[in-house]
Amino acid sequence: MKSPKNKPTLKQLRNLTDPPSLSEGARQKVRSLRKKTPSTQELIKGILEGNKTALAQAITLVESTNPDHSQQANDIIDQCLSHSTQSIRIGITGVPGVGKSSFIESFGGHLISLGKKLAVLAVDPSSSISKGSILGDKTRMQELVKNPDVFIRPSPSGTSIGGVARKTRESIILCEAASYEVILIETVGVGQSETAVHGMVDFFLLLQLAGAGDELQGIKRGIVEMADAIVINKADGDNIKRAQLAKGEYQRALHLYPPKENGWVPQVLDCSSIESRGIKEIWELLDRYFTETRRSGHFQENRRVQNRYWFLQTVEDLLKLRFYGDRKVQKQLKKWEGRVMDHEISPFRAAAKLLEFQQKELK
Ligand SMILES: Nc1nc2c(ncn2[C@@H]2O[C@H](COP(=O)(O)OP(=O)(O)O)[C@@H](O)[C@H]2O)c(=O)[nH]1
Ligand SMILES: [Mg+2]
Repeated sequence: MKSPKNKPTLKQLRNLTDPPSLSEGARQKVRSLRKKTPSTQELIKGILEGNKTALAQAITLVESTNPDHSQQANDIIDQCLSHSTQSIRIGITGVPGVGKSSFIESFGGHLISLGKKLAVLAVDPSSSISKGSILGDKTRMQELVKNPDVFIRPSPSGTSIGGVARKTRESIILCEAASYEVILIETVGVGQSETAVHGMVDFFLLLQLAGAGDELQGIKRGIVEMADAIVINKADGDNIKRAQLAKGEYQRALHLYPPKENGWVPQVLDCSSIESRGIKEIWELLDRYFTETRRSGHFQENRRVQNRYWFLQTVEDLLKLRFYGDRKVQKQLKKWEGRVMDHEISPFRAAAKLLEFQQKELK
């Protein structure tokens, strides 16, 4: 046993853990690095040349909450917009553990072998809390991470899924301007995020496991309805038979849904991301979808409708932000809230009064 004499004193412990203070030289270095943030024009030029660093820096501006950065980001996006027509955007959803990251590694590898440039963005509000999935993603996308033709960006941390989704949408535009042809957007299939992601992709792919019901997997019915294809992952080893059965079940279930507006009939496939089996067939299906919808014009029309949706959505967000952010409105809101709760005034009249107040404030 150690004698208590050998125990370090509290002071000694403190000395050990005190961080070394930053020297003046180091401080200057940090300052000069900060100053080096490139100008808007430099960033645009870099992005259009396919420079990954410029792209990453621009996305950081998009994700920033600093109003100056937002302004700069908007300028960059405006100039990048016209470069986004040749890309395809694919949403990949499914519960944690279904194998999204592994699928992207395998599917992405196939796309690379076809000579395509690939960007992977994640919309996963949970990852900003637990960091766990980012760590998992890095290890599961080992080959993609190393590839010079691949750009991978983990989720922006954000308080609301709406905020995260908007930032992802803007990041898509930047990736496309940097001539990434295929954009994969990974999202967890349990919350609101897939509705938002569905509104920004051309194709929505749902990954499922065999032998677990939708309820068990935490998948909401609406998500199955949104899917353009369902892929049963982990169809390998002992699981192959069950995967085949699940495929049949989903095929029958999908017949119960009304046909899609663009005439596409959602398909069910199976694959093994680990063994890279069935991956080629999934790409062939998607390729057929893009060829058909581009030919019919539904592809372009869908993007137009999505643009309108994001415009209206953003107007709504900004109005709310401005309205609830106004201190005077906040005070009035509290006042009317109390009166509504005490049955002194109807909720409708109180709401009208509050809006009247704000209108007068604006004048
Ligand atoms: N057997 C098998 N395991 C897989 C397959 N795809 C993923 N996994 C495993 O499932 C776990 C979760 O995978 P991950 O890609 O991180 O799932 P995510 O949370 O949906 O991104 C990991 O342990 C993977 O190795 C597959 O096709 N077959
Ligand atoms: Mg993952």
